[in-house]
Amino acid sequence: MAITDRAEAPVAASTLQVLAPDGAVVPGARYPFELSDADHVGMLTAMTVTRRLDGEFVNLQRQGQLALYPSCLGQEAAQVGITSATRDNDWLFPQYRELGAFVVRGVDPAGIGHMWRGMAHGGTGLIEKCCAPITIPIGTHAPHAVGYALGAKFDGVDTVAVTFIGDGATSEGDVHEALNMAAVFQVPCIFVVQNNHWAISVPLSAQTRVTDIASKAAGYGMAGVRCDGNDVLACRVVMRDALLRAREGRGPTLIEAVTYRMGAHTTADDPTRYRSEGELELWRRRDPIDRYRSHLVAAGIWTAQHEERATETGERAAKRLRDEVFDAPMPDPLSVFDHVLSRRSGELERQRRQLARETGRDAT
Ligand SMILES: Cc1ncc(C[n+]2csc(CCOP(=O)(O)OP(=O)(O)O)c2C)c(N)n1
Ligand SMILES: [Mg+2]
Repeated sequence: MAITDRAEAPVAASTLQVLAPDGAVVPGARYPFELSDADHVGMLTAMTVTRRLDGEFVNLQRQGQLALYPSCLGQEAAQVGITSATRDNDWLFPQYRELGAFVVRGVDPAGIGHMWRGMAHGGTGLIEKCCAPITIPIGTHAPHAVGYALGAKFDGVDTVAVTFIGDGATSEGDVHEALNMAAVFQVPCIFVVQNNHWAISVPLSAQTRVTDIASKAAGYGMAGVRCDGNDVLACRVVMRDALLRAREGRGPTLIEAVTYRMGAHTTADDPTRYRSEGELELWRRRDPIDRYRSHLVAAGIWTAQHEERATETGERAAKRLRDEVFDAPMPDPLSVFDHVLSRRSGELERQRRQLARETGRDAT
């Protein structure tokens, strides 16, 4: 059978945009007029703090204080726009790159730092903010989100599950099963695909035959929408629609936020080996923070004082992370077994005793 050329692949769905890269409102855009000035200031502050903290995480890893860190540089609009539309009791099921979502929820950066240092499994301070632990295995958290949403539907609880997945994650069986189950049972679950164009060194064009991920929603019988992921207002608008649909019992939504990972995949990666400087430069000119700031300054909403305050808040968050993580004592290795199951199985007990023996500890 002949394989069709990529150019013949289904046409991309239109991409919803509110702000052009220069910050001007796109003619005919669905502007979110319901947002107050304080809402706007809060969102740009969260994006600014995210960027500052993200840089601190990278620095700490470079100084040998963290095992690994996946930067969200360039994806702040998608994460802040989506999360700021949620209620505090809507549950987030992140992949591993969603620092912006945690900043919006007010998660203590120290808890996230402890996790990337290898001190705390899954991080601390997340559950309290209705955030599930991050997941390194790609896509395995999508069925968790659907399970939560199904439970909420059975119990009649007014809450929505939001799962963040990457473009690469859409190739996983777990994500397929989650999408299908969510549609079949019409659960209040929103799948947010941050299409940052890369799955480590594999480009989007080598991951899927379609040019837009949102069109996959039709195959599951659910709503699909594509938005400019570097446009925080576009992300906010599509998320508002999706949340309303979920709360009204009209089922799940697949949102594709088209963005770009400007940093390395993780601190263990060197992107210069597989992507061009020209591509990066193109996306630098679409920087989500510059775009939103230009818009808010022109609208008279964001002043030099706001910029100063946001910078200070970012510095404080970075200092808190640094103070709590730098040279922090490592926990007892035996604690690795403490939270695997509610009661330790025989096999876990055997492994625990073995580790105790090998490290000269008391297993009791
Ligand atoms: C099940 C599984 N397979 C492979 C990997 C290795 N891996 C780590 S990140 C990654 C790429 C994921 O890309 P994407 O979903 O687009 O997310 P992004 O890193 O771009 O945010 C892969 C394949 C993994 N962690 N888990
Ligand atoms: Mg990706």
